[in-house]
Amino acid sequence: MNIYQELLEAKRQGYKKFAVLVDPDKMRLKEFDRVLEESIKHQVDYMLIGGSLIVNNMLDTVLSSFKERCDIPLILFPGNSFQLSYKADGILFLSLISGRNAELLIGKHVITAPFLKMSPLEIISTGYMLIDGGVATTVSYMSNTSPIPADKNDIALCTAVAGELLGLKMIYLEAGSGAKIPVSTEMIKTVSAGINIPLIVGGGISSPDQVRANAEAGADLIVVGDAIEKNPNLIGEMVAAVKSVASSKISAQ
Ligand code: 1GP
Repeated sequence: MNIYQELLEAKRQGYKKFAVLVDPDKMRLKEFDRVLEESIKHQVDYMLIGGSLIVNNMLDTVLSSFKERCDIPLILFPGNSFQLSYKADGILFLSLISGRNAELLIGKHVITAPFLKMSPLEIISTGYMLIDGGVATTVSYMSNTSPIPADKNDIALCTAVAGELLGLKMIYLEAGSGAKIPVSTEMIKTVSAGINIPLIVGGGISSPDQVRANAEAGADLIVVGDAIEKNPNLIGEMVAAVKSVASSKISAQ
């Protein structure tokens, strides 16, 4: 089963998934090891690999080293068109649908299309939506777009529905790495109730309780990077939080 089919099947059955985000710019090799060990031990569902810049040319090294040591699917989460590698399993082909920057809606996609068409990567088109996280984030600055205000659930909903109607396969609600205020559970509830495709949520999530609340609100895949970089021991508790939501749903049926 490919990554997307697996996500659809999990959504159908009420299982939630958890991904660790690794930014090759931010970590040293020793820290990668620790995050990887914990991810393997606690059976993290996916590793997302990417960052806004990637200035240190570590992408291929990180991917190869992960590939050698685990079979967790590796998904590229590219901050720009240079962050491409055949060494991953899949890629979130992101269109920044909350913004009005044509380059990030379709321009970069035209440039990378020939590479991706020939690649063995599983390509998962994803409507990427920046939500105001209470602090100016790298992604907002780099993309030259303003985020959707945190309390405008209706705008988020209409944007996500438009993305689904355009044929995008997933929606990603993103408060930005290290956001002060993560995406609210109200917004997650509103958006997840309005779409049928998997919903990813990330940005500023720092505790297992927040992970659980997001899963209960309707997130299908929860992404955590910053908090795990600071404390890889959180991985086990966060995975348990995600799994507890699925099992409580199933035992309630
Ligand atoms: C960022 O959504 C991801 O693109 C994860 O954010 O690093 O704040 O966990 P954090």
